[in-house]
Amino acid sequence: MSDRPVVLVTRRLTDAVHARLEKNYNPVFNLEDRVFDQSELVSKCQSVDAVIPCHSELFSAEVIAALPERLKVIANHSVGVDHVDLTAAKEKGVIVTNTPDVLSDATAEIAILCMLGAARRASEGDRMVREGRWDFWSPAFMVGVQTTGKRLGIIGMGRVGQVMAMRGRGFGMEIHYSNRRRLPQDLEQGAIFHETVEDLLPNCDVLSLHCPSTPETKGLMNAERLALLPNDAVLVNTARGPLIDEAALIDALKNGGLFAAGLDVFCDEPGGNPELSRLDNVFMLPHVGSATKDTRDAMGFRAIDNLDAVFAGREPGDRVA
Ligand code: 8YV
Repeated sequence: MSDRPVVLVTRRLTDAVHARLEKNYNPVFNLEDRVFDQSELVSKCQSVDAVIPCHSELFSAEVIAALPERLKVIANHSVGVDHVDLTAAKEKGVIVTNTPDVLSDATAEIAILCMLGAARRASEGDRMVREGRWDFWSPAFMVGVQTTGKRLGIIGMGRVGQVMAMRGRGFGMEIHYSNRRRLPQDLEQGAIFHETVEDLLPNCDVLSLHCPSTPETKGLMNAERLALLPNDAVLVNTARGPLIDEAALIDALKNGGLFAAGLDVFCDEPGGNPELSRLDNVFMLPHVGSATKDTRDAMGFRAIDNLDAVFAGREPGDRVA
């Protein structure tokens, strides 16, 4: 028991994941599921060989500098790694891994939900019925935009973007995309590549964001780029909040620059943006893209696979630093 690596698990994971950790490691769980502040995170890390964090734990350069020599690996329970300073981790020799692939289906499901919720005015309709305000009906009532057969634009044609494209094709949508590199034909599946985001935007009836959050993509959808979308377009974001300039989005939603937005992620999390909450043409969810039992099991197992590799002296499959 005592020679097993000690692993800090910062948040409550699924029972199956906890059970697998208990088999081969000495896990330190956070069963209350409290979010650690920076100093608590540093102090909890002092007596462990590895940590499994979520995107809710910020491993800044300062936190990484304060990690003990014994801590070998940050095995994230997330595909996004914008909460970890990868340069600082590399410099300190701490291995960092993530959990790609296993959450692509769940996240694309939520992107489709956000697309339909925004296009068909789901928040507005739900609130009206729920609050007893539904006292009228007419063919001109609650008319939304149809997505079937329309153009779906995707920024970031990685794993989630490709599944989103597949789901969009199920709605007969024509797929347009922009990506750092053009995909090979077998992955592209007829999707139309645009060299620049500016070229892509006028071709989107729905635009769905699936790129990572980096200093380069911060504010990717700013006022200028939002203005290049058709006025009846729907914007979907299930990736990371900072990809959108929220003030510019609010402006576009209020002034007819966009039909609606479907958002699962926000600049401020948890919490969201009260100004967005006041708008009827926003469909919102509280960052639940990967929140299914199947996916949470798979994410936890994938993080443990990465730990297993590191402690067996092998290269982990999902190393990002
Ligand atoms: C998670 C995510 O909700 O994987 C990511 O990057 O944002 C989400 O899947 C979260 O980090 C779960 O640990």
